[in-house]
Amino acid sequence: MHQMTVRELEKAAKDIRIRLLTLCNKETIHIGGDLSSADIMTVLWQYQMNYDPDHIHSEDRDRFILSKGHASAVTSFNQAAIGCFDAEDVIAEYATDEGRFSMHSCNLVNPYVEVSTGSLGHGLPIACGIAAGLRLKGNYTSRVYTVMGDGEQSEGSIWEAAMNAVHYQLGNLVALVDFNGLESDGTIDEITGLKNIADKYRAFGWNTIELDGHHIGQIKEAFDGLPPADSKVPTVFVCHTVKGKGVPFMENQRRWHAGKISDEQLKESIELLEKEFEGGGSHE
Ligand SMILES: Cc1ncc(C[n+]2csc(CCOP(=O)(O)OP(=O)(O)O)c2C)c(N)n1
Repeated sequence: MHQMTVRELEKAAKDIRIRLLTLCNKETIHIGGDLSSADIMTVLWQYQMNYDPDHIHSEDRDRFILSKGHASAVTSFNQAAIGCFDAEDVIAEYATDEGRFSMHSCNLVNPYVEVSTGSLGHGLPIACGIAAGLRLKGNYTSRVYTVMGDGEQSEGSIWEAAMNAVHYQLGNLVALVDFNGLESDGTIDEITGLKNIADKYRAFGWNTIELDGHHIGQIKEAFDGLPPADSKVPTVFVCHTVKGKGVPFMENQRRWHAGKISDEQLKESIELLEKEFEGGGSHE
């Protein structure tokens, strides 16, 4: 856990968005879902997680599994922010043959990626397995965090894992759902009619917290209020978010699930983000 104020975290999240847009000016990235999860990912990586870039195999580290594996860029920039590598390297190497960074995180080339993901529906089951494994090894202090999409909730494997996490009393497991209401092919309601995700996790027996996934103060508070890692009930944060958050022409637009932006769009978006941050009331 790192001591950071809400205002510092708001600045960190703004900086992550600017990095994302800078990369998006060079390469196609999954910008919509990167931006919707930028606030929760920033608080998770830059405030909450016990993860030392100099000891990435330490047994007592917290583990992170990116279940919505296409949000690799927002993960990489947060890892850069805590010192895993340089943010400039992410931009220079992204999608190159020898690069460590691409549209999906790959642990064959990037050791800071706990598990390679990209095929949706696998992160939560893997996180469950790791959480159970930690318990079997007598580790009752580390937590396992995973970030999922709402579209991803239509994978059956998610619900097998949701059931097992409760059965195996994995209180060391913390899942976050980026509930932005959009997938790549339409709205969640058009595609699966999933409706109330929080009710579903509650019905499976999870400690279920609903929050505004762009309210840094609320996110921080939710992490502060987590039950101890040695407790018996898994926690899910159902985070209400906006796809493309922070860039008005992208917000709630399916077209911006993935894409690339022009120099002009980059310049305007950065100016807007800076202005918004300067004028923004704190979310303490
Ligand atoms: C098993 C599987 N099916 C389909 C895809 C293609 N795909 C990539 S992203 C995506 C949409 C996911 O939507 P959501 O989980 O809501 O992500 P977000 O909107 O937060 O980016 C799809 C269908 C995939 N990666 N894996």
